[in-house]
Amino acid sequence: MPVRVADGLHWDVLCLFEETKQGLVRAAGRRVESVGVDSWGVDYALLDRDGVLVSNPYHYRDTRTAGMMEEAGRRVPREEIYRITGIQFIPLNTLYQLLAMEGSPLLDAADRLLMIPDLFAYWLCGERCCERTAASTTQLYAAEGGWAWDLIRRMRLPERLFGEVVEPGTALGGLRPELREDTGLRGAGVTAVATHDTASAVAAVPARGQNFAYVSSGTWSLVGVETERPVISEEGLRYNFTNEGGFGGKNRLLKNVMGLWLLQECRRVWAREGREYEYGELARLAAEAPPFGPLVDPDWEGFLLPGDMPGRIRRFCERTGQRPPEGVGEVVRCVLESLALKYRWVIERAERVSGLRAETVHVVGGGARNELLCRLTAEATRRPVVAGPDEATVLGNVLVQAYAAGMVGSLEELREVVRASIPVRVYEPEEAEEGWDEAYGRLSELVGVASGE
Ligand code: LFR
Repeated sequence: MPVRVADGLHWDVLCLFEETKQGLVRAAGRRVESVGVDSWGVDYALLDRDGVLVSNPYHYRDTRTAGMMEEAGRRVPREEIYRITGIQFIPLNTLYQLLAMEGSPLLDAADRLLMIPDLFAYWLCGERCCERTAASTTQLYAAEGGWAWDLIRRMRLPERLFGEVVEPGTALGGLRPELREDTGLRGAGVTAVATHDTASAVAAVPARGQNFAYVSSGTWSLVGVETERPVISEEGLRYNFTNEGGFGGKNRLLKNVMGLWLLQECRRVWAREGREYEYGELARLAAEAPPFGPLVDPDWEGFLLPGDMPGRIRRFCERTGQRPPEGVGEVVRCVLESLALKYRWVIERAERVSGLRAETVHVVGGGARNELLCRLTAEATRRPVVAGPDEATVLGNVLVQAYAAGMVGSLEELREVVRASIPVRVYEPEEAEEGWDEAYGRLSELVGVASGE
């Protein structure tokens, strides 16, 4: 849970680390050879030269990055930032968070930047390094590999912060002695996995070949395709596609779609009003609500920060001349249909930008359990949806450790193991196309207003 204090929104990393430790304690008694940490991207910790945490890491939804994308653009033109890094422009990137810290004494005290999973690995085993897939989310890592030194200098960021980068599948070292004691795991080593959670999740997509799209569905929906190398083009920049590092040398060409965050925030607001809803109940209410009602662009920037989401959805609809959804069922239906249609919007453009054809859509992560969303995704994208595994991130994490131990030899073999281990559910599009095409036209118009299409 993020914690808001006077200077902004933070992560309680000590509490998260303690919980991680408790997780390890539960594994005591089994033969654990390796531990791997993954987490969300873009957020980072600053350490001083003795390895001491300088301050509590900020949460990427903190508002201090307001105006920082524009500031970065004044230092290095957008096109050039994109050409160097291939990374999408969203205010949460590490680059903008660091620019927001310019002049802070914390930055003066800092000697090294570690991404959140790197911090945990450091606390577990004492090694300070940055794993490549997490580093790629900073927008300071070059698409062709290595820190983007020239960009870092021109952004006037301290070069000393950026240390050694390691590949996913690198053995880092044994658990620190007191952790061995505390957890009872005496023989375990720490392995750098594909530490960006989305990289782990995409590694565990049970697909064959190249002709698929994925939706890594949780708080965010990360929607895209897998390519052999970064695809950096004018079109990619116009649609603001990102190129993040993947396991097995692959590139993740994707877009962040706001995802189930919209519902999480609605639920939070409704609970505050004394109306608690389980996800199952929300799905039932949404299924009963009439289809093809009002739509939102889930990626409207007004939805990014925590707040009164039902109110914002209402206002979005009013501003775009639509009758706002009434009641919980209609709101949820509006969110789910909008997400499914936005997935189609992103997948069609990912196909254009990459030249690949996505014959199936793999939905992995917690959202794979949301049957209504999976069904709507099949209808909206007019493609079969293969849902599962819901714990793709965990599987990708563990299987990269198995790769490091020599138990699986490649990404293909890793996916073979997932396919053989986890049942999936397939949703075929069944409903008539017209309704969906009409709704897609409306969604595209709403998005077009924002993207200048
Ligand atoms: C998903 C994720 C996304 C990243 C966002 C913020 O959990 O890691 O890939 O863009 O969180 O870090």
